[in-house]
Amino acid sequence: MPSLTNREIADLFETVADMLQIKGENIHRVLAYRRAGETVRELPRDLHAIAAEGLLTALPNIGDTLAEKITEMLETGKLAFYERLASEVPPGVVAILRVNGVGPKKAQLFWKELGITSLTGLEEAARGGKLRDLPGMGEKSEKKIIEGLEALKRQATGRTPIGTALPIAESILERLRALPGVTRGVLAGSLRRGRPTIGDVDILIESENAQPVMDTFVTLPEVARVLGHGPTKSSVELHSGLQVDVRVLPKERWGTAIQYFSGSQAHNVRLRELALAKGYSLNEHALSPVDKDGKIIEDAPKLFCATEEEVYAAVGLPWIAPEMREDQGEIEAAQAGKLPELITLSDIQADLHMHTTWSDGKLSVREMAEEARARGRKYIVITDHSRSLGVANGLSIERLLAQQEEVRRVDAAMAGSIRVLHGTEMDINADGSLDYPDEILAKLDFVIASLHVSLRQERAQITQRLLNAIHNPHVDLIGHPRGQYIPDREPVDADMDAVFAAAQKSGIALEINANPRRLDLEAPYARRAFELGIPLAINTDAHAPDQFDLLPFGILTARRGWVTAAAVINTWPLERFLAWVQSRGR
Ligand code: DGT
Ligand code: CA
Ligand code: CA
Ligand code: ZN
Repeated sequence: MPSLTNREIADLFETVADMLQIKGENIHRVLAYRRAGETVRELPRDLHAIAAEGLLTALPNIGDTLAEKITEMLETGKLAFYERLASEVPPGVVAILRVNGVGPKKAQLFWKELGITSLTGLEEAARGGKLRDLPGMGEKSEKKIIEGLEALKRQATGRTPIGTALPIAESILERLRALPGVTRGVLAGSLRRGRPTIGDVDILIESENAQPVMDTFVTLPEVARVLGHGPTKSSVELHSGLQVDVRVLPKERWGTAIQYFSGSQAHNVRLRELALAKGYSLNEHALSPVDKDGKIIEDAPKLFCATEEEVYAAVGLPWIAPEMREDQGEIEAAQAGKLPELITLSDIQADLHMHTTWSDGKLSVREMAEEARARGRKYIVITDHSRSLGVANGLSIERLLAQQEEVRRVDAAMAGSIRVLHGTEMDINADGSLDYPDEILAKLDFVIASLHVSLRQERAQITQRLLNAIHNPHVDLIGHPRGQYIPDREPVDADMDAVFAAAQKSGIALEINANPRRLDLEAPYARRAFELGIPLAINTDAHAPDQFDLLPFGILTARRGWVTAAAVINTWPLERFLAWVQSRGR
């Protein structure tokens, strides 16, 4: 018979209290369950033993009714009252209470007004600006909820998505760089390498005078706790929970330090071996000559490196881009003189994936085109959602064709400064069908096909959906192919070998979605696709103008995947891009 532990019974009582409170029940009743939960949680003895002695009602806060409920749980492993409540208040609504800034009243409000019954639903609503207009809410409380969600995720994984960590790190870096005596400051560690999630932020500051940097850093307004405050190194925890380390060093030793603290650890281990083979011990301070047993020769002059290039040169290598420093073959490539020339932000000519007010975007076609032009894009494709994606106001065929007229007008009006093309981000439906017929796709300049629904289908089915899209010659690009959402939504369970083989054969392009919550394809897959000669596209999928600025995250991801500009179709000049689309058989 399933029997419950004290802790499980305490949890159930507390959940019941939450549910009653969300339902708006009498506060005394709510508190009775909450106190009972606390009593049980703190009991020094097993409830079974107390029940056997008939002493349940002798416990503080436990009367006849609650004693009966405890007996029921001990005997059946269940609580019928809880199950009745759970059929009224979805468990996901209770889960929302774990978010800092959300109490039972708000949970009820979000549930009743917006139908929010999960953390994911809450996040989507908060990020979509849908909470602020509810009674008792505002932009500030909406922002607080987003922060609460971030903190909760960090508790779960211990890591922060790069899209959250980078702006925080840059803002701190900027203030430290402005201090007197500071000649340089950079982000090191996993942020510099562009990892999708960040354990902690590492900042290096070049200055002859460390004290003011340290003192300013530990007293920044966002600091919650000082974990360490030394003469040249300090660590803090921010209110958001993110940890930040700052180190200050002089110019002469900058190279070894930045190399060391950029990592990865695996890459550094390889570098140290190479140094040892050349007779040096390498650490963050210097290259120190060693004897044949590997012992540092104390009186021999050390080699200091002011630049990273000098460190790599000392171990016989050309400089290696930080994004590649994962010991994934980059040392061997460097030794063989075969390091790729990685794509850079300035190679990007176009953005092939964005949304407007026609579906779930914030700006009109014209406004998006102007924002893209202001950021130097030479051409863009307007790709709103297709008809089946009701939640995103997907376009019926009629609306799609009407939109085409608007896009043509905007294109004509902006001629000479930016080309505005018309496309779609078409759903690959759950049954594997594509959301528009071929004759409609044939009218579009560019077609993206993406998975948005039924992402948890089993492998054969979800793979087949991707293959269906890849096999359609009207489809030019698979958008965010793996459907992940960092850090909490796992990618689809597709057979990526089959997907890549089909893509290679059909000549279709695959997306590296630059949104830091997606980064999809992720670097290892981008690298594999690149090696197979599959064209790639790095797009922002912008739903609002500021999202155009997420492009660097896509570039970092591509660079982590060893991708060069030539393989990325939106680095191509317009004519070449159009010729490629033409050759795709429409
Ligand atoms: P993270 O913070 O988990 O996202 O990843 P990282 O790479 O930023 O790691 P972190 O902050 O622990 O250390 C920054 C860099 O310092 C790391 O990439 C390499 C270097 N490092 C730190 N500890 C060690 C170590 O014990 N051995 C070696 N070889 N390098 C280390
Ligand atoms: Ca770090
Ligand atoms: Ca660190
Ligand atoms: Zn999209």
